[in-house]
Amino acid sequence: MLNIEAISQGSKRALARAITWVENDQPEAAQLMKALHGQTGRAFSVGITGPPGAGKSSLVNWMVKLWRRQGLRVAVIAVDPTSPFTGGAILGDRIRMADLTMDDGVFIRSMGSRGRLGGIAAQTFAVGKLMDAAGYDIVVIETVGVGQSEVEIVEWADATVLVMVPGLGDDIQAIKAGILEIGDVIAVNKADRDGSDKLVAELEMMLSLAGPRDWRPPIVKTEGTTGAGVEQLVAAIADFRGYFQASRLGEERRRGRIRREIVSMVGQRIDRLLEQTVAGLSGWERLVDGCLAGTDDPLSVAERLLVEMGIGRKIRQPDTIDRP
Ligand SMILES: Nc1nc2c(ncn2[C@@H]2O[C@H](COP(=O)(O)OP(=O)(O)OP(=O)(O)O)[C@@H](O)[C@H]2O)c(=O)[nH]1
Ligand SMILES: [Mg+2]
Repeated sequence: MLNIEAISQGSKRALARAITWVENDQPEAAQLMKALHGQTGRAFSVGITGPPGAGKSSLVNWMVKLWRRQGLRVAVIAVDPTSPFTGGAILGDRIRMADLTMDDGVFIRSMGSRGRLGGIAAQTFAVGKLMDAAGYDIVVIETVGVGQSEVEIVEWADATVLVMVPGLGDDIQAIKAGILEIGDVIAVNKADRDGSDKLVAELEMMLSLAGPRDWRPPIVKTEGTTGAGVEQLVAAIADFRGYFQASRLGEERRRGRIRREIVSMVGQRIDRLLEQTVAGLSGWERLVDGCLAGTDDPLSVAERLLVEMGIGRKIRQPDTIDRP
């Protein structure tokens, strides 16, 4: 049973169920995603990334409250949170937390990042699309961002907020260098700590060295514990949204995403087909034996497998491509 109506009418239960379908890669998910696509594209998605414990969740809690005050509906995906989403000052403040999760205009969902079919990034994006179709104005994706796959997640968002903190030592250098690629807005959180002005200065310098660009990521000092600076952070995101919509960037990012979406789905299906083909092969180990003994070779086996999968003949050999 498809529950498109219920989802687009904002039923949290229907949305939660649909997300579970997507997470488990159930057949209903594919049908639903096809049917819902036409109702997506309205939400603005914001990826929040940064080192573990930087205060991402604390900031998101405050941001959600401000967006709600502006009358916006907000959905949050917390990918593989190492600490509960409801961190920071709000943790323990049960009444205010209850406000947030019982608010009809707020939807929060955690997702594990391990063992996901088709990659966490694509799946997170699919969940974001469901939230978009459900009428949420803002979709926040929080991810611990240091590794490649985490940074990849934010490539699926319209805007990325990079959360930095003072005093993380040298391993932060790599992330600092990365800000030029991933941060549309930069929050220097834990501004109550020593070194935050120095970090802001360092980041400003790195941005200046990169030369003039159409959009220079603003750097905002914040405190996840008190909410200080979060208003400016939300305003900076709104500014970026304005730029995103008025410039070519918005269309470029969204087109890039559709390309990635298509490619990742084809990849998923080919992976699955390969698994099925190998599983259905009675002589798989014999093929491996042949390679071991040197009477066969892995490339030839691979080519025969592709034929078996029904796509072998369609893949052009490298030597037939790009011939003048
Ligand atoms: N001193 C100080 N502590 C903060 C600030 N913001 C957050 N914290 C604390 O830092 C810790 C981590 O906060 P979280 O919001 O859970 O951080 P996170 O980045 O979401 O953490 P992960 O999702 O586990 O990577 C908590 O104990 C917060 O109370 C801040 O501005 N100043
Ligand atoms: Mg967190």
